Amino acid sequence: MSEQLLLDYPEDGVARLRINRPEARNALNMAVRQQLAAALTHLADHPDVRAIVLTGDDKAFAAGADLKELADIGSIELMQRKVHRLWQAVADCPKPIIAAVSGYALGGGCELAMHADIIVAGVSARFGQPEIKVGIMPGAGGTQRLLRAVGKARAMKLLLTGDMIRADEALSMGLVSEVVADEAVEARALELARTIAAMPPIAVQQIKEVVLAGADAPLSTALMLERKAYQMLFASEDQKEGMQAFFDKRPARYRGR
Ligand code: CO8
Repeated sequence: MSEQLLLDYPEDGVARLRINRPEARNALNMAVRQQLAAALTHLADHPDVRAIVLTGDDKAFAAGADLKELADIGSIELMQRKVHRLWQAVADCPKPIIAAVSGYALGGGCELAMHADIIVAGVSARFGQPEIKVGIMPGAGGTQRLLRAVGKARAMKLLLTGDMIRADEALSMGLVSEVVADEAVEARALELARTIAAMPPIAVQQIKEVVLAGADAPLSTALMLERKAYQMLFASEDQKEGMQAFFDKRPARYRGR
């Protein structure tokens, strides 16, 4: 990884990605987005990684697309960048992603956080889609993921005013999973990652896949997806191990088989 996106493995089964452009409030330039897509594609196939923490720094998770790269661009060049493929790599990651958000998560930064499966926010975190204020609109799923997360009335207000909201408001809207003290954000995200990394990985990935695919399918189709995945898990060694460990009154040892 370059210095703009740092990757390390702080605990067994857990990878941590840190956006590292403090001088630009972690604005997502093309280099960071390309590296993020490459890193998540790599981690998706990494046999020892079961959960991923995605974070920034104290001041910003990410303050959106890098406006210096957008100010003078034309539509055709923008189209030819095919940035949607980079976002698709984030969306396609089959392993749980936990966003640890301190400071600003704005524009593309809020959209990136919404690609995560769980969002842990510090009390001082701020969320928003301010694109309207610079003459554009969200382009990385913000209109649709925000709508699905918080409902039309609240999504419209955020999208059309560009106003920022506090972490406690984001929590009450259902945009984030948890709000903790600022200094505890990353530790809490790692704790959740550790907990999930100890779960049976095939079940973890099936849950993620069914929740996301089912959210946009008719209920009958979504329930069928759930049923098939549920039935499939009974072919795993981890299902036998999990239930035997319960009867033996001992911790289960899951191997992802
Ligand atoms: N792009 C480029 N540089 C930025 C960005 C950004 N988005 N945000 C901050 N910076 C830079 C500033 O220019 C400044 O640089 P310099 O020191 O050289 O002047 C430095 O970071 C620090 O910024 P501030 O002095 O403004 O810091 P503050 O703490 O006072 O304010 C804010 C922080 C509130 C985050 C403020 O910087 C701000 O409002 N930033 C812009 C936020 C914004 O409009 N984001 C939306 C961008 S558009 C977008 O995301 C479209 C998404 C569509 C597709 C997704 C692609 C990823």
